[in-house]
Amino acid sequence: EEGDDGSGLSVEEAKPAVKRPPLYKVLLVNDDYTPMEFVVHVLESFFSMSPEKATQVMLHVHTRGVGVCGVFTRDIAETKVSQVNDFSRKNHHPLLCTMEEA
Ligand code: TYC
Repeated sequence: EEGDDGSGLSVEEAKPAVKRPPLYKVLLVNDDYTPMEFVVHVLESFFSMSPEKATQVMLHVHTRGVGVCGVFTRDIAETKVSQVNDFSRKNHHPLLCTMEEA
């Protein structure tokens, strides 16, 4: 680029090839059957929340219908969704975990 001698002191700088990846919200959906203590356990074990934070998020989902568990890159979000839904089904609960672009 004109005016850039590699010293880093030019006026017109080359744009570095750095880009933030798209982020995805992982969501829990309310239902009438999954026990509250099971939802709290999911939030503690899959999303590393304290018991107090997990209870707060569970109650938000219970009263508002949906809530955010965390924000992740696409691969991590997809893995969280699969792990939570597999764990819920294995324990015979209908709890639904989904994701959407943040
Ligand atoms: N509504 C459930 C109950 O009353 C609790 C619950 C909370 C279920 C959050 C799902 O994502 C959920 N037992």
